Amino acid sequence: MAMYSRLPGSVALITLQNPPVNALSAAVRQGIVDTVQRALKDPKVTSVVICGQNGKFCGGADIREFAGPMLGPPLVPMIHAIEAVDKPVAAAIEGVALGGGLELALGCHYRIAHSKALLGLPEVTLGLLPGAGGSQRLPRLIGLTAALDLITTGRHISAAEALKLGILDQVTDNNVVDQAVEFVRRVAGQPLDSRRLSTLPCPCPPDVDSLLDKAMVKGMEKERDLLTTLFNSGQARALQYAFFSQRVVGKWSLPSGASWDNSAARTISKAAVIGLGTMGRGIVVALALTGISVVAVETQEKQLAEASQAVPAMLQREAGRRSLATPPGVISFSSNLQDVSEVELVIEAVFEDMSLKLQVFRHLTSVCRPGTLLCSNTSGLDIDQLAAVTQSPGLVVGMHFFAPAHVMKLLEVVYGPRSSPEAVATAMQLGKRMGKVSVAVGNCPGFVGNRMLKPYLEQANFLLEEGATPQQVDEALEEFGFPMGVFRMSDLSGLDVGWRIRKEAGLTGPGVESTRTRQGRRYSPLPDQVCEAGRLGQKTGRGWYQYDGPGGRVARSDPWVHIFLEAYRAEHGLVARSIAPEEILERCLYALINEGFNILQDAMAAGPEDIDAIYVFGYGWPRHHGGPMFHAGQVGLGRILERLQHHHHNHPDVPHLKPSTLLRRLVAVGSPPVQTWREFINKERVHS
Ligand code: 3H9
Repeated sequence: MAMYSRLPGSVALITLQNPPVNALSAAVRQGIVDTVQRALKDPKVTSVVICGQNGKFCGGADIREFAGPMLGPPLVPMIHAIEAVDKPVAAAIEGVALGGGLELALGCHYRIAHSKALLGLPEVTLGLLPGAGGSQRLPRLIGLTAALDLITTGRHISAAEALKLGILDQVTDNNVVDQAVEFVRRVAGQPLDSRRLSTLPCPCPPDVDSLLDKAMVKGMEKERDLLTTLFNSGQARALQYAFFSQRVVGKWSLPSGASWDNSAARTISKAAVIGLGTMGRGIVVALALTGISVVAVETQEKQLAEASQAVPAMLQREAGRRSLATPPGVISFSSNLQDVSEVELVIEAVFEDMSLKLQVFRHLTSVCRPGTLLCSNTSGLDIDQLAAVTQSPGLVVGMHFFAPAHVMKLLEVVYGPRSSPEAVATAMQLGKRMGKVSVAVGNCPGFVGNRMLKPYLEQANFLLEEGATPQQVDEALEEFGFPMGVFRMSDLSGLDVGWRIRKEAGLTGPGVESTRTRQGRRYSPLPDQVCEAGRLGQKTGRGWYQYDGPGGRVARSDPWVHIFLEAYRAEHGLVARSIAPEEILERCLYALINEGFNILQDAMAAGPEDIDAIYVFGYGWPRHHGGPMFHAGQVGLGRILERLQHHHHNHPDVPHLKPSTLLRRLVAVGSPPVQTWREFINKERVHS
């Protein structure tokens, strides 16, 4: 776990060995303690270099160990012991020095890095603080202001920035270990006191009073106390779970047995996007930023002219934001569908209308060369129906992007019953290349994200009927941590999107009776009536709120909405009651979570991590609550079941409140931790 070697001359080389990122597991820490001792005792050794194997210095403490009791030598005394060594110790940093990895390097007397290395203290993103001396040594090295920026943002910085800040002593384009060895040979014998960061005073700005100096003296103790508090906090557990769930979804598997490790992906270099509305434009930019040549097709001349102006500007802006000198991909615009005949993959992004999409797919299958992958950016339509009109149904998958597609991290890759493993693997890999968190999901109405959103929206509307205002509902959800409550979010996305879907489902529209029960279940016509009043959200300047004008962004309470709600309740004989924020959260969130359990039961998502990653990366679910399924585990499955039973009892005409069978089964077996549900579900499936 830490290999010791004596290099010719008098340098000892300690190599951390814990693939893939040389995390500081108990065994690695033990290895470091032992090898440092060995170097210290060997009279022939005058200096020491610590490096990591396989081009990575160290990714920090082993996050997997946080869930259990800490075994092996603790990190803090280990780093202190390195700092105290009386032979110069240098960290040779390649790849990454993050969290505990950088803290280890700060305990060394010198730091030499490769020019491509990344450094940082990302603990804050895991709900922790740099608790192995990082919060103390870094300010002493580079000053409070710069250190606070790195500690509070958790951002990764380049070697060049680290050199400028004073974290590094040297940056090289050559072999970093050779460079570090040469460096320590040169400095051997020089005094080390000024290199022991924990003993130095903190260079404070002149306006910081002496109190702060005193606080710094107590810093190491305070750091330990605070870290202990954080380690035991629910938020830290949730953030660490979110770190792993983001990685778990990359290891996708389908009910057929196909999975990431047994399915080959094709590497795409030429793609086409059909339809250049908001979504299509974002997808073109996302592909071009990945270095893919894109044929961007729009059959309506006016829309094409607008897009061919807007897309290059978007691309330039985004490339600038990502510090790319020139956007790597080439885009050609066309109004002719025939021009996609040479590409390897097509993403259809036309209006969300099945007959239009079918028409496009029929056309594509006749113009594309055999073997072309055909993908649809639908947000919930049936992929299988689209596949059925093509010559190769196995090559059809859904690629559900989220607006704006070049910014939002989530991609749902939707497989139908006939989608081939190769098609799924290719779409998943393409998503990864675009920097997305790609999640493989089954083909059902709304897929995973929008299917769960339906009961959530439905409850929000019912709460308005019963007496709440849009502000009260939004405030409860925003207090929970969503960046935007459900009504503010609906205004932003446009209220007509859901209205059109409800019309297509025969739930509203001419000839449909205006009752509060439709298709055998409770229905709220409120959102339809808001649309009928011409209020479509931000784009019309009015929706559930009022805005300064069409396109306005600042939501203000609208007296019209309050009068409208009162009139509605009076018409239907509803008596408004005061509704507590707890009930708002339970009704909205538990209905959404319940649908998540149904999705797992139907095998439309492979595991709870998939659902949680979708909600964190695509729907603004607060990361410090891990995701809806993780949250259910934290609240307690028994409690969720009891509250759903309670609300279903009060609203028997709302099927979404009826507790899912899977939830009942999990409670019956003692509410096991979320990390074990996948296995439980698979076992149940085998036995059923
Ligand atoms: C800390 O240090 C606390 C201390 O201050 C105080 C303690 C007292 N541990 O991301 P990838 C796994 S907190 C365990 O796909 P990349 C990861 O799960 C820590 N496992 O690769 C995945 O496993 P699998 C502060 C880790 O090349 C595999 O490695 N450090 C850890 O895209 C590959 O990961 C951080 O927050 C870890 N520390 O990115 C850094 N790191 O193959 C967290 C990774 O089974 N890590 N794994 O799915 C990262 O940001 C990225 O992994 C990194 C590499 C940039 C290093």
